Amino acid sequence: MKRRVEQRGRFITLEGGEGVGKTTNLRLIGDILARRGYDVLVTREPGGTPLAEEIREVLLARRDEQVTPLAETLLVFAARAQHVQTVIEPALADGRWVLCDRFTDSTFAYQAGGRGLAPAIVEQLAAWVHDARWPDLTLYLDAPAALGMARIADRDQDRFEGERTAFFDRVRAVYRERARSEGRVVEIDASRPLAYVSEDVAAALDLFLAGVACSA
Ligand code: Z5A
Repeated sequence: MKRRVEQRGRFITLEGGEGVGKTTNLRLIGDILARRGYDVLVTREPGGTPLAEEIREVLLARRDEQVTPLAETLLVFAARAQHVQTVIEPALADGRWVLCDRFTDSTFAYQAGGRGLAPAIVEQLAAWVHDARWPDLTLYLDAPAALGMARIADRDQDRFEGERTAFFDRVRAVYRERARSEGRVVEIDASRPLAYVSEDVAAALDLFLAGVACSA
């Protein structure tokens, strides 16, 4: 049985472009927290519930029809509404720590930055769908798009991965801007070998845990 270290659960997200190492480092964080006795739930967006996983498939499928930025954004938030209300909030209320691969920072980066949707629309939808629920800590893994794409070159490309370099440059610019302006976001240089990146991820987590311990 898991030891409950602290009553209130925490919400931690990993963000960044394709192939930067989000999934890999999320596993590392999960292991560290589990070793320290926290009850951890690992999940992802889009996805995390059966319905949201179906929406993910719709979003990622390559298709001839042009998907409008607004339609894409509404699909992302439909999946998020289901995920937040049926998985994330109940887990946090139960004192669990939720580790999520991507969240609304991705929507600012991809739909507002990449697709050119007005950021105000993302803000409105975020307020509507998850209100004041924002991650307690976000680790943003930063690397040039070409590097991340090279790391996942052996996988089939989804609809996003088929985009041009300029799209990913805009995505990265928004992420970097948010890393500067949002206090909860820690930027980590993910262009280095995995051991260095994971060391920084673990250090950022340590710092966060120290803050949690002080506030307890
Ligand atoms: N999307 C959106 O548009 N709007 C939204 O609001 C949300 C999402 C939430 C699917 O996300 C798509 O959804 C995404 C944006 C859109 N667009 N795309 N594509 P996803 O998270 O499932 O897709 P992804 O970013 O492509 O995930 P990924 O390919 O699995 O990347 P990753 O998780 O960051 O990387 P990884 O799997 O941990 O690592 C990839 C490989 O690199 C693996 O072999 C590792 O061993 C290796 N690796 C990792 N780090 C290193 C280092 N430092 N050096 C060397 N090799 C490494």
